[in-house]
Amino acid sequence: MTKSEEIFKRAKKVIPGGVNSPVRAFGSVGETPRMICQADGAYLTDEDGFRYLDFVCSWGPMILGHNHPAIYEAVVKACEKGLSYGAATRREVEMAELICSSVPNIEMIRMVNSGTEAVMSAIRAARGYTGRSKIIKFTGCYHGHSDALLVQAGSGVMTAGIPDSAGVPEGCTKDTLSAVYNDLSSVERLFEAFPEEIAALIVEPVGANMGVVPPEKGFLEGLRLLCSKFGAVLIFDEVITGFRLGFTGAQGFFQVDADLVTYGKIIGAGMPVGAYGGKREIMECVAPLGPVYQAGTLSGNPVAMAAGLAQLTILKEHPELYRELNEKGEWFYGEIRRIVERSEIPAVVNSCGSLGCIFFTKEPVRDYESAKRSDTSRYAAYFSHMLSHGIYLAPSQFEAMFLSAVHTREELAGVLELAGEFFIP
Ligand code: HOZ
Repeated sequence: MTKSEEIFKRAKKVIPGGVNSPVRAFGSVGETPRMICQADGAYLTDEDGFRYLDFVCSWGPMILGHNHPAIYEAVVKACEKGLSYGAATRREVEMAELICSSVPNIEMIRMVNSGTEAVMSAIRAARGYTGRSKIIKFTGCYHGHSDALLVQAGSGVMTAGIPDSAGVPEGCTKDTLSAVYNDLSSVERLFEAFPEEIAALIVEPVGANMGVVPPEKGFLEGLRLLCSKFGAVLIFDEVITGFRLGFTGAQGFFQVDADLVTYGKIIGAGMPVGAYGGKREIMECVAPLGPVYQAGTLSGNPVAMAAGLAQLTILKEHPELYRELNEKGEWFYGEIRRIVERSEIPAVVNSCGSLGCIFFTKEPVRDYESAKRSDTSRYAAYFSHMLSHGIYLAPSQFEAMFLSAVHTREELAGVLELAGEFFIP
């Protein structure tokens, strides 16, 4: 028995499913989770001493690689001054100033502790601002695990085949309307059915929790027009795309303006952070300025802010990092596409910048229904092949693959070779 197996056995006795977040149980890929004890650069090391080239990157935030020296130093220095104050600090102001001065449409921002919290709070702000109750989300998009959003969500619920979570009373989801990703007419129908009741529409500008599903031309622009026409708040959930597609996230990448934006762990360089921000008139509804209540002792935590500020400062000062990362993504996923095209295994490769995903189906994947057609047992076989050669992919078909600035072309060429062995044996 490996140490990972031994620890997982103990874990299952005291933690539901042995894990603190379902996808990492490796259930859908039929493997035992590797117990990670260290991470450096582009690599993870497990308790048995095996090293893996990491394509999860803590689900995105490690865009500069693990244990980046400047971030490490910022965190250590912050720790020396205490771990949590539950009080206002200069650093959280610097963080807000940095984001508000560089990202379009973010005039005010509030720090929270996770993407889930950011989205839940943004929706509350949108409802408070509009005085309306209904929201539109897309099937297969995941916006964290708050009650109102666990409706045909992506990510772990999709992996586990739980379209609607138990424990969520009907009352909590009765105002959540679902539309089809990349299908503007499905959104239009909802707006026409409830022209004055929809407070907000929330979307992952690149679907990245049903595998990767980029927006088709005109989709995000169409959502913008519909929200403006019907007076609804357009929320971009940029927990994955924010500061990844570019410093200005999906708003900048696709040149579409949102009213509110939500962020996750990337703004804490991997520490537990989230944030929501946007138009001043909406954010001014938030307490203590306005009547929409939202609070948190750990919000703007000094250590998390130090880590996040260090990472965002580097990203802002080095725009070439994004150019290189996106070019690397285009090349890498393009090469996988070429391998797949020569293979007899039915598969398609979706990608956007440094995000990518292989679906094991012949048909194009453009929404939740087409994503679900992927042969997940094939994905599991591919995952195991890669893992056995030291490549750590997302342990689920319905997640994204993340590249970082420190994945080298040589390392990626090695991954292409391994993919070739699987697809063209
Ligand atoms: N559902 C998360 C990714 N979209 C996985 C979180 C985790 O297991 O850490």
